[in-house]
Amino acid sequence: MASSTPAQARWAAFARDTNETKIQIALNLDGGAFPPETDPRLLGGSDHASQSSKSQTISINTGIGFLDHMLHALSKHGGWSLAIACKGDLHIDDHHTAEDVCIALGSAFHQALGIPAGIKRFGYAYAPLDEALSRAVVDISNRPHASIDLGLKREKIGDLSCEMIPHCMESFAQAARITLHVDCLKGFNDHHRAESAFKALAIAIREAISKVAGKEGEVPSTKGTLSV
Ligand SMILES: [Mn+2]
Repeated sequence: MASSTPAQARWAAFARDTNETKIQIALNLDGGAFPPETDPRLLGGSDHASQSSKSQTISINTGIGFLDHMLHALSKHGGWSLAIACKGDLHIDDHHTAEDVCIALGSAFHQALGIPAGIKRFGYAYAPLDEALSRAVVDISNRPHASIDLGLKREKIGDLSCEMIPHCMESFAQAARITLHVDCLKGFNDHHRAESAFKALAIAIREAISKVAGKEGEVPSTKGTLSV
């Protein structure tokens, strides 16, 4: 063991299999590489929403194009590397796939973050997309709660039901054990409204989990713990 421990990687990779969905996921909250235990099926290949840059690898294929697009935006603007593959029961509808992918992402987030020490804990952001504007406020609280109001009017965007979009954020918050308040404040176009919400969420989370110099190892709570 080196005396000066390098910053611990904030990453997770696992599979989540049920009768309804089979999911493989890998997440690195700081961008860069995926954990060694990452399913090789997640690495390489062409996906519906994929992008590789110097600092981030993103590859998302849930079987629902608009969900891929939203999770791509979330990971890109969150600064994450994220790979997800899902084979779900889309012959029924989009519900189990969208819900389970977001549960898996929330679990990966919770696992990757570990004990929330040395981070800001709170984060908020506004993000526009043309005429649409959304606000997200995040508390890395270990108290799962989501208040989501996106005011979407269409029945679906692409193959994702609009009713599933706030439910995706709720499922993520539950599994990630965080508090989320996300509101779309204005906008005419539902694609823009949803996408601005995911972008605001990404930027707010990025802020909340950012490390605070000089507070290494300190848990940002008057209770002294965010674990119980
Ligand atoms: Mn778009």
